[in-house]
Amino acid sequence: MSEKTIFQKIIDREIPATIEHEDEQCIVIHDISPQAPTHLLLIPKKRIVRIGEATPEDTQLLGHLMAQIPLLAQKLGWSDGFRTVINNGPYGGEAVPHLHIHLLAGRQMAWPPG
Ligand code: IU
Repeated sequence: MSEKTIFQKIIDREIPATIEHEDEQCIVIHDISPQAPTHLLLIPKKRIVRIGEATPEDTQLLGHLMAQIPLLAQKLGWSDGFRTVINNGPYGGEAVPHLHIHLLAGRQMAWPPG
C-alpha cells in the first residue's frame, strides 16, 4: 500500500482543509494556493490515481464528480463562467497523484493554458 496522499489525509481528517462540499463519494475543498478568486478541488474519496488510469468501473463515480460541477456553479453564483482542469502526469503538470478536478472562477481565463 503506497503512502497516503495529501488529499487522502484531508479526506481522513488528518490534515485540515476548507471544505465546500462533502458527500459519500467526494469532497470539495478550497485549494491552498488559489489561482483564481475561487479555486476548488473536486476529489473522489476512492483513490483514482489520475484520470488516465480510471477504468470503466469508475464510470459512475466519474459521472458523480461531473454532476457536482453545475451544483457548485449554481451554489457559488458562477454565472459569468468558470474553468475546469485535470492535470495528468508530468507533462500535464500533475503534482498530487490522486485524481482531482480543479474548478477556477472569478476572473477572465486565458487560452491556450500554460
Ligand atoms: P495538481 O493538478 O496535482 O498540480 O494540483 C494539486 C493542487 O493541490 C495544487 O493546486 C495545490 O495548490 C493543491 N494543494 C492543496 O490544496 N493543499 C495541499 O496541502 C497541497 C496541494 I501539498
